Amino acid sequence: MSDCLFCRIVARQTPAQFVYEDDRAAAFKDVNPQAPTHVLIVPKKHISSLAEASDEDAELLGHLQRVACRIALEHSLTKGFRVVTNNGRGAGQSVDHLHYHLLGGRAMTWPPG
Ligand code: DGP
Repeated sequence: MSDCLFCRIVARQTPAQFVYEDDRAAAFKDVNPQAPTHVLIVPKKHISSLAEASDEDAELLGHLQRVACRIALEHSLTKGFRVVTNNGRGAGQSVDHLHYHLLGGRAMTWPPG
């Protein structure tokens, strides 16, 4: 989608610091990091949010989480890491292209704010 920020990043029309890419997924550093490691993992396919994913996307959703684990290992997040997606404005979603936040490198608290 040409009016989607993350589609434009995936298409390399908007710059970002990529840390991973394959045929189905891409990952790049969050522009406003909330932890020493803060990476966004996105599907290349435009899905506006987790709630908009279909049963057909189930394998893709699993793949995104496997990618998150792989990046966590590569960043040596041995003390722990968090993978989270915000679904909807009320949960803090500001970009309408499904993305998982991978956060690590500092202690995490629970519940998140
Ligand atoms: P969320 O609020 O859950 O929809 O997360 C959106 C994230 O996207 C937020 O943490 C900031 C990040 N972000 C917004 N614009 C850009 C951008 O242009 N480049 C990058 N790399 N990240 C962005």
